[in-house]
Parts: sequence; C-alpha cells; structure tokens
Amino acid sequence: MAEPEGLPVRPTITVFEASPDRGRGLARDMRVRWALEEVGLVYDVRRVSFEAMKEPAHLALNPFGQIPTYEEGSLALFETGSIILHIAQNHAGLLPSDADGRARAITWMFAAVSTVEPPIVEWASFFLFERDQSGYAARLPMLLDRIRVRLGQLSSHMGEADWLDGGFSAADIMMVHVLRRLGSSGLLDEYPGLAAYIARAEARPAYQRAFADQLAVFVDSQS
Ligand code: GTB
Repeated sequence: MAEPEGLPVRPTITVFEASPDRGRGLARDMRVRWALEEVGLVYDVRRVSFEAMKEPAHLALNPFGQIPTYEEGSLALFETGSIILHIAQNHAGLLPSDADGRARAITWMFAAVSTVEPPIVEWASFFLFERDQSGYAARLPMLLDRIRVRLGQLSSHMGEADWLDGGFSAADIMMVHVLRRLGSSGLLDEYPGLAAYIARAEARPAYQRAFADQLAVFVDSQS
C-alpha cells in the first residue's frame, strides 16, 4: 500500500542480529544510524542473522550478503557511502550548501572508504583471522606502518581544524567511523589530533543516540 501523501517514508535499515563487536559501534550500521540521527529521521531496524544475510530475501537487497541495507519506499540501497550520501542529499545538515563545498565533502567520503579504510580493514582482518598463525608477528609491523602513513597524512591535512573541510558533514561521519576501528590498536595515541577529532565527533548528541541504539540491540540479543 502506498504511504499516505505528504508523510515522509520511514526508512528501514538492517543490522546484525548479534553484532560481533559486542555493541562497540564498529559495525557499519553505526554510520547510517548516526547520519539518520544527525538529520532527525526516525527509522526502523530489522535484525538479520549471518545465515539470513546469505538468503535470497537479503541478497535481493544487498547482492554481497552484508549489512547494513537501507529501504525507503520502493528504493533499496546498500553500501554505507551511498546510503549516507542519499540521506545527506535529501535532508539538510550533512552537506554544505555551496556546490564546491558539497563536492569536496563527497570527495572526503570517498577518501574515507577508498584510501583510509582499506589498510585498517586489512589489519583488523589479519588480527581477527591470523593472529594465531606463524608469520603474524613478522607481518604486523608492515600493516601498522601502512596505516600510519594514512594517519600522518590525514593529521597533516586537518592541522588544528575541527572537521575535515569546514563544518561537520557526512564526510566526518564516514571518516570518524573508519578511524574508530583502530581503538584497540594503540595507534591513535600517536596522533592526538585525530584522537581529539574522534572524541569531538563522539560527543555529538546524534552520535550518542545512534551508539546507544546499536548497543541496545546487542544487549537484547544476549538476553
Ligand atoms: N562496503 C560495505 C559498506 O560500507 O556497506 C561493507 C559492509 C560490511 O562490511 N558489512 C559487514 C557484514 O555484513 C558488517 S560491518 N559482514 C557479514 C558478512 O560479510 O558476512 C563490518 C564489521 C564487522 C564486525 C566488526 N567487529 O566485530 O568489530 C566491525 C566491522
């Protein structure tokens, strides 16, 4: 049935039924929740098991069998960058109003997932799946150094700035969430400016609401 005219369509996102991060806000639904909170959109959440993610119903939403997905009326999206860009393009507050500023913010969204995130995910996967194997200790320093290169460059770019490019934007949601994955690595201690950037973002009320909501899902999954 069509939504009553004039009422905004309430989006639905999918999330882990029981997140392997145990509610630390590292799974990627956290980015989408945060963006939705920043623009003040109420949304529904559908919890999906690892098995259900690989079933046809979920593959129709995300061919790669992953969370999060985003449904809004007849529109279904996957990939957090695309989902957050869609939200930001349709609601005020997450992208600058001038064309050049918007283009730069979108550039930083891509930089977060294409340039900064890959070495972080490589390290995180290596730690998760290979830390008990021989060769781990020999390879680890190289993986950490690859991350350091990006953190150093990002740190130089930001200098004393509060956010990536002018005011807070969708780019900061993407970048901060990517960087938070390093929490357990100790690397952020080497870059106090980036640690302060993350803390500044985490202090935002929208971030706090999103974090509390994803944690509540994990706590509920354990009861
Ligand atoms: N490029 C996609 C996007 O940005 O949307 C990547 C989506 C993705 O990686 N989804 C993951 C997933 O569904 C969950 S967030 N994995 C299940 C599968 O592939 O079968 C990645 C994640 C998982 C766990 C932790 N953790 O435990 O700390 C952190 C991040």
